[in-house]
Amino acid sequence: MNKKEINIHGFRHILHEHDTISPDDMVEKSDAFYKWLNKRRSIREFSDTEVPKQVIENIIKSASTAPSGAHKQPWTFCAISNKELKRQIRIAAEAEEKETYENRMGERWKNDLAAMATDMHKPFLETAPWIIVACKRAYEYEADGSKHNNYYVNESVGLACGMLIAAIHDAGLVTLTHTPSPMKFLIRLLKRPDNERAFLLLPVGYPKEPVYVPDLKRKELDQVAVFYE
Ligand code: IYR
Repeated sequence: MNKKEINIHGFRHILHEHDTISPDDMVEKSDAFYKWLNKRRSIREFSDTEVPKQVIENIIKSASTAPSGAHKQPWTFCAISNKELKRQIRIAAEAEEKETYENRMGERWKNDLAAMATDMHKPFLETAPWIIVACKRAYEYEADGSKHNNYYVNESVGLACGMLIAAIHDAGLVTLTHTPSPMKFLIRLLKRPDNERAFLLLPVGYPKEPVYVPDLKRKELDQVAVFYE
């Protein structure tokens, strides 16, 4: 019988109970997962219908299962439903976006964005019942006050955000990966410590009904994958 635990370099390792699926079931299951994930769309218009806090807690717990460099879990998810704080975030984000759309974006960028019907106005920051600000923790403070950098911070937080987006989709809710830039105002408004930087801002809620999305096509498999057999 397999041992329930072993010791490696003085660290306890526990037996992992892996769920093995037959190849046939795997083909069916992975195809169903793809079809379900392929239904996800970024949504820019939200309903103000409330979403229970417990759902947001579960979504964040799912995101926080992501792998991370040396298991440092270098993320903090700030979940905001406070109306006044959402208003302040909208005002500050729109001020940055005005500057971005008017002065920071080149013609090519603006042309690329035309299909997305996005502009400097971000009403969803107030309409959506929740805003999640994913923050990355560049370093940690030790008990003695010294600083230690985290590892692969962008990769780790990017992975966690991908899982967050999948969890939002699974809950029957929608989101948008909004990237006001620069995002320093978020750390100030949320009173986050100086080792944190805002990474992504995601409104979460139900879509406005009816809602329309651009008729975009996803790349075909042979455009995104190369097999070496
Ligand atoms: N950060 C801006 C602009 C923007 C940029 C890209 I690239 C997009 O795909 C969408 C928007 C904004 O959030 O409006």
